Amino acid sequence: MSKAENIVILTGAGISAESGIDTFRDSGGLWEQHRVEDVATPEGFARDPDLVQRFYDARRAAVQTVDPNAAHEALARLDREWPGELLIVTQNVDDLHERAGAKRVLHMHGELLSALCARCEARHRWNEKLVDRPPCPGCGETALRPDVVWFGEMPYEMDRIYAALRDADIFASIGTSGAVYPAAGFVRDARELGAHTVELNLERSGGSHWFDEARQGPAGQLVPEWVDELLAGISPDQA
Ligand code: BV8
Repeated sequence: MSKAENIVILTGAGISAESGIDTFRDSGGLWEQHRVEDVATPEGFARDPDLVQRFYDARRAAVQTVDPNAAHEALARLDREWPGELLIVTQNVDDLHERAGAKRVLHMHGELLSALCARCEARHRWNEKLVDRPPCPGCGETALRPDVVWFGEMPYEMDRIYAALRDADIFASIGTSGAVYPAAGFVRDARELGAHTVELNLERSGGSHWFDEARQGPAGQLVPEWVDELLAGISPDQA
């Protein structure tokens, strides 16, 4: 490796599955218990705000009772030790990457532990319920909603993501079904821009055929192995 290469990693619900957080589309997953359009769209929120607030209140409470797993810890180690650029773009709204110690994390679909004020657009760290309509710490209005990106809403920091994909030498996709855009299209962008692409997932996803390399298995096993390979490939002068 002549220069320290740049890595972009996309993660999805599958990386948190072994921590005990439900995925969306596996059997028994979140979307089986709720219709997406009822709990993850602005229209659903307008129709029944209490249902949506309770859906996210339950997930915000649950995420505070689970721990990062070996996959999160391996990515945090890569973040610490990789000499080149590195960005973890996560579709997940949990904070397990950060709690494992990763620093370069971008939540493109928002975060459970943040509240967004629909009135003044301020975002506040939040670990309590929202269903009781607490006032916004900024403007005092009872207009706080979950700070997550619903279907039809613009994901956060798309410019920063596309800039990172332009510079990427390696693009990895971990624990995602490739069902939702624009995240599901990143592998094609990375490929066209010359990156080596790898998928680490429990089973082949809808987009596996776009990857140079697709490995199947639990993230808790595949991710530490992959990180060990990457870090073993660093020549001493780059460490
Ligand atoms: C947007 C946050 C404009 C909230 C989420 C028609 C064609 C193309 C696109 C569209 C279309 N119609 C509408 C659209 C756009 C739409 C979309 O893509 N719809 C889909 C349904 C077709 N997208 C949007 O609206 C987005 N906004 O497009 O804005 C725009 C356009 C261009 C550029 C910029 C802006 C906003 C979408 C965001 C929705 N919010 N979540 C919350 O979390 O509640 S979506 C949610 O589901 C996740 O965030 C994630 O993004 C998505 C997919 O979930 P996954 O993470 O992949 O989880 P899933 O359960 O599906 O899969 C788990 C995987 O893990 C499986 O493969 C499984 O095998 C694997 N696994 C399980 N266990 C393990 C494992 N792997 C490893 N180890 C294990 N142990």
